[in-house]
Amino acid sequence: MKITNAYVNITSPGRNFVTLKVETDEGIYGLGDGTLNGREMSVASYLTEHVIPCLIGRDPFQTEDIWQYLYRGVYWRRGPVTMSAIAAVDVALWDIKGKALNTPVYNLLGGKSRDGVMVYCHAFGKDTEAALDDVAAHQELGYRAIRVQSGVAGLKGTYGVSKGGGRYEPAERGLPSEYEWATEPYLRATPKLFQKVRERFGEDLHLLHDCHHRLTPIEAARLGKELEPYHLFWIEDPTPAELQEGFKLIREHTVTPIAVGEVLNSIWDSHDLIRNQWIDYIRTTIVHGGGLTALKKLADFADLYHVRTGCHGATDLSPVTMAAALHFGLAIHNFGIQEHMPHTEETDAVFPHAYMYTDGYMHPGEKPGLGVDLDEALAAKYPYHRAYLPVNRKLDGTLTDW
Ligand code: GCO
Ligand code: MG
Repeated sequence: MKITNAYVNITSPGRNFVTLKVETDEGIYGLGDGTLNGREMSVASYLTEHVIPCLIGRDPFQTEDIWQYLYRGVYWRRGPVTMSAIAAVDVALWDIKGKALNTPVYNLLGGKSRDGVMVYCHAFGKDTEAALDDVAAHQELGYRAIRVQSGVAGLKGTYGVSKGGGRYEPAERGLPSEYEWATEPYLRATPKLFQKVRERFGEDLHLLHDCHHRLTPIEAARLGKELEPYHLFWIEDPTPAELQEGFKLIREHTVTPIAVGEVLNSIWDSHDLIRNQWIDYIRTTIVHGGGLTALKKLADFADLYHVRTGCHGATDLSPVTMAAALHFGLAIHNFGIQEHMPHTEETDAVFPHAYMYTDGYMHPGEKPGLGVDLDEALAAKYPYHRAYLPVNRKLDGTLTDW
């Protein structure tokens, strides 16, 4: 089999998605996601200008060699743009392999290790009461694991809480909006929030919380310690992860489990975090981490150190990534949990898919390959719009992590 053609599709059914379609001489095609929220066009041009010309004529079954060619072979390594472009190719090739062998991708990754993939959803509210009501609504939908975020009194808007009444979407059309941030009120409010959640919902529900890179290690250590009575499944991104050894300090002070990695792109970004057992869950995603080929190696490395996966699954990862993540989560041994933030109806219509949700679990379905398609005629009705993630400033105007 030979790759005969490949092209990038950009569509915006409510939010932007970059999809790579790879075609072969046997009529089989594969899809890969290359969406990088707020920087979509850089991946699209990386693929179109630099990667696609090198793919034509290659054997799509050579996922390892093509991965190495695109990573090692270009001299310049890592980074979100490069790794998302490599992921788009890699995932499209696994899709082709599955279709050609007439089997779902999970069978190529080790076969089923479990019956379904436990997912966590997002509950949020502008204050504690609203957040608790949203937890109740999500529990009704069958979720067994719920991330809880609440607005902080005195701050206009915070991460994870939608501004209007609708779903939470971090990227917005127009120029970046600005949020404000103060650590102290957040640190005081968050343990109280989880105390209330446990009082109302008991011990059975898995509870998660995303700090979104906003704390210093010692502040994160304080939060982890104060959350201990409420037995969280994890705190996520407690501090920016560029300084991997920052997690040592958090670890030394708290037994609250730690998850990190949605902005990491390679095994080297979490090498120290994992081998020192400073974290419990690695959140690197298939799309931003170089595809299934790279994620399988990362998961196998993490397995040696009792670190499990908890892959990023926000709506800026397209249904193609969601499908790939579910095949991956069904197959690998050290799966932990998968994030699930449902896409809009418009997005689901543009990307018809076989994966499904039932009672807190998801399943990739039994279609050959990934089991997800792209309706290009419908996609064309939703042209690309530039959108940005917000930026964040402390109350005195200092730019800080969003
Ligand atoms: C999460 C993430 C997202 C990111 C978003 C950025 O845990 O789901 O933190 O909400 O902010 O994916 O594009
Ligand atoms: Mg996050």
